[in-house]
Amino acid sequence: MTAYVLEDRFVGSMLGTALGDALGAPFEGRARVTVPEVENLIAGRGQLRYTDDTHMSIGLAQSLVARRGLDEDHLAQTLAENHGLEPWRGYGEGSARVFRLIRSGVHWREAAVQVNPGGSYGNGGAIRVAPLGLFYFDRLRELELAAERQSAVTHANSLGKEGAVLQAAAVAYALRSDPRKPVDISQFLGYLGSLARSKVYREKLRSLKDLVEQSCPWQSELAHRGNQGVEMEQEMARVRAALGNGVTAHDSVVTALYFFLTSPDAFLPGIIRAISLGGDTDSIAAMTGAITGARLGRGAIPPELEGRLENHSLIEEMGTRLYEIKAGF
Ligand code: RVK
Ligand code: MG
Ligand code: MG
Repeated sequence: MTAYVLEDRFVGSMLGTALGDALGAPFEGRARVTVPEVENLIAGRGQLRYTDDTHMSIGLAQSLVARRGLDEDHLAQTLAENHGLEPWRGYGEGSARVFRLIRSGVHWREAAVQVNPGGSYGNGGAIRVAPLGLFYFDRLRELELAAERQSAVTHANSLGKEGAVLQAAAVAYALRSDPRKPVDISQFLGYLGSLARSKVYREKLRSLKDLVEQSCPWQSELAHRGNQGVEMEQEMARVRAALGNGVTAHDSVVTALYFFLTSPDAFLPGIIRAISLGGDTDSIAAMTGAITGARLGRGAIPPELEGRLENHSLIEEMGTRLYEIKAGF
């Protein structure tokens, strides 16, 4: 893998998170969304504004860059300060409370369990984890531990941490994959399966395998018109029922993996289909975009969408800075 390509893919994953988030945000919480609704947003000209998902990813990237690796105390301060500057980004209620406690002087370890006894299993630890998946992509054992540790700063529940590990691993796998060859689905599922500890994730990964096999005709294709629309609605109903589309980590992380695996070779189809599922649209699309962006790189992202993305220079810069540290600059 040439150096240039790797940098392109670091930036692609950062942008993928932000564009999935910003395209999904207007539809968050809707029961279902039609593909033309998302296409209209894409065809528009307005600014694409991101939410907490991207804001926390930027914070994690900033902290990884500043500390040249994971430092939980620094990360906690960075995330809490960023939240204090832009608390209107649509943060999850629990995360917002954790950040307020940290800013008031409570240690993050205490704050994370004060808000939810046993810790949160919201998807907050997973939606922000892409920069860490990039940073540790060549050290998979460290990646697993670091993904868990960065989650614990706000999401200490084992289900929240496990979601973060799976999402970080998916980003790293996508970054290591050869985009000229098809994704080796059984290898991908074997790797992720080896990281899943709890019953709920193990079962969902098994359902994921079945669903991906059933969805073969859809691969890389955005089929939504005529009879295909009915079939797509049936497909979405199956995904909602088996994998979920909610704000908890175990109801959204494996769902994002589904949209990556069924649309791995183009940037937008997975994001559009993830949004059409409804529910936690910004977060599921952000996680899908992070993985697809790591595989395909910035070159696969329509430049006009990048141009419409709020603060896109900062987001691109975070990808470049992470890459430069890895490359030893
Ligand atoms: C608004 C009971 C628990 C729980 C526990 C549930 C943004 C709660 C992003 C909680 C994402 C929700 C989302 C979210 C990210 C978690 N017992 N219920 N131990 N742990 N929950 O508050 O950052 O959209 O219903 O920690 O993970 O776009 O409200 O926040 O969609 O999960 O928020 O968990 O949220 P939080 P978060
Ligand atoms: Mg959000
Ligand atoms: Mg969300």
